[in-house]
Amino acid sequence: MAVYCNQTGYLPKGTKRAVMTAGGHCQVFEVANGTNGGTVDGMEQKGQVVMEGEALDMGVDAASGDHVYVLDFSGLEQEGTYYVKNEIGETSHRFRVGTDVYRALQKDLTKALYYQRCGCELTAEYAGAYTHPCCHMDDAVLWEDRSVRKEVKGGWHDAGDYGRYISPAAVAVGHLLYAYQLFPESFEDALGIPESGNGVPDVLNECRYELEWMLKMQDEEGGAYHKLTSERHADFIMPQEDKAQFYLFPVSSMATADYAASMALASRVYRQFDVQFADRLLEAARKAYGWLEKHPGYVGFQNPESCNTGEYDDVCDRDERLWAAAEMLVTTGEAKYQEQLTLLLAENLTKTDFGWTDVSGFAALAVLTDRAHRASEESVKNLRQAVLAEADRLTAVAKKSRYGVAMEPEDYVWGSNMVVLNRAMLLILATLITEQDVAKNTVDNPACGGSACDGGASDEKGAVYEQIALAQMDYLLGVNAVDYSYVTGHGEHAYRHPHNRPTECDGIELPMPGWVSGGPFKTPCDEVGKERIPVGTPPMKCYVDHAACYSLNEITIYWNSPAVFVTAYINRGQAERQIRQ
Ligand code: 9MR
Ligand code: ZN
Repeated sequence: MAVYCNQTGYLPKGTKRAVMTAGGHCQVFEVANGTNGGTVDGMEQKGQVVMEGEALDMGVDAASGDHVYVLDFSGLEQEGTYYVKNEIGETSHRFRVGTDVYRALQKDLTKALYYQRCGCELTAEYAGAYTHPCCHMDDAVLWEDRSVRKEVKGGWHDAGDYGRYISPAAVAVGHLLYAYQLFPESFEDALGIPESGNGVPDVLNECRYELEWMLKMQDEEGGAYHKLTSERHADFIMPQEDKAQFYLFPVSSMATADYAASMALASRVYRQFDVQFADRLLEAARKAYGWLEKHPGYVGFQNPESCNTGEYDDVCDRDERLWAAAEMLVTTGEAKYQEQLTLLLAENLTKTDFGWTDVSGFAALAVLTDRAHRASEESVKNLRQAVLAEADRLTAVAKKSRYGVAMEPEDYVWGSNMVVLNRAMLLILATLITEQDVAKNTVDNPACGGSACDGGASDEKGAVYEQIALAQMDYLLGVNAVDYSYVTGHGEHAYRHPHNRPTECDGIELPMPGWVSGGPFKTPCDEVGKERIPVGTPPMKCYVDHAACYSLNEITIYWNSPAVFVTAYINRGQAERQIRQ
């Protein structure tokens, strides 16, 4: 039996839920002060009870096998540090209630990407203890023609390995640029990276480091090399010690479409800061799109037999082409992209996912957030419907889960925390759509008095989507069956042993803060994971905080980036946002 809470904390006005497992006689719970003087007026004593409540018996949760009781203390609005205690004296970790609980988290999640920079020195001024000299400075060689060498320094290491891959890069940049585009007021220019203070928000400074590298990853024809890695993964050594030859692997249609899409998006976002850079990005996007037109069929990628670095293979490139058409349309307004978009929307694609295999949700983001209204009404309608239908489906899934997470037992795949976060993103998009509907109805029909004329139904729906989006963060930060906060450095019981080469060899006890773990995987495939997790373990419990567990506990750029999107939403201000109707 145990009590699980969001170890980072809760917003004063938000829903606040902890979870207790097993039970029987445990019907009541208490919330108590976690520190002396822990609340606003500073007089309280540690252990002093500030609230009592009754546990709600939710029955058995399918993904964890736990009998779950929900402890709801949403009424606790006073800022402070607390913990929850059940009838038999078991306590949760401590948490804060405050308007700023997600601020430091967003900052660390974003800053984490700086530690992945390749081809430059990480100095103490910005990296603190986590310094290292320049790494991976040598030219790469074309896999298919060893006589060709290319300078392709830069970019972020993808994950706990030192490879750099185009689709993951495009997707990570996509999450981050949309986070900035939708919630600019959540971003500052003071992350503590070399460009801080240059007048450009640091999330864009950091993404530019990746984009400059991506600009080098295109061949003469416009195709994007699928990846830049050594033939075999490096041993556990620091990046500057990895002297293996890096190769440019063949172009794939999936990488090229992701490339066109992310470059087109970036050219829009950076235009207000640097016109020349925006022009370079757009030119690269057009060239990549040209390649796609010349190669209308699927051009896949598979690792050559001798190679064991990331494969990022995908059996379908239609969703990538959909994303590319949508971004090109929104960036240029040219008719041919609308034609492509219309054709692709008629195909049977999901339109709601933001992962590296299925990027179709980015098309919805592009079209629905476009203030210039470049896509046709029909495309808007198509994407809106897909987003709202998926949000309703996820709402039902989250309600079925006793932990409030929008995951079915079978959704605990490799990198399940990305699935959780991508679903939170989708629910946020649905919230924005619904809010916009409410605002519009109110303007059109002032008689309805400040809420939509459907008797408040869309008002309520938006609130439900938002609440479920936030519940996904509760899950990530500790309301889960293993009691871990899956973000390093955030929470009393945050995981500490990410599968990350520098973390394992830098001799520093704690990992860099702000890294999202891949999380539980129902069929772990690394040796330690297989050994420690008996077959038949419920999916939500298939997790071990061990550095050798690459299939359970790795970090990647594209598992952090959706968390930046979600926290930027939570930290947003009152800025005006327009979503297409
Ligand atoms: O994140 C990827 C996951 O979705 C796949 O199931 C898995 C196996 O193909 O690969 C993961 O990506 C890894 C990549 O291949 C290499 N760098 C580390 C990535 C995270 O584990
Ligand atoms: Zn490097």
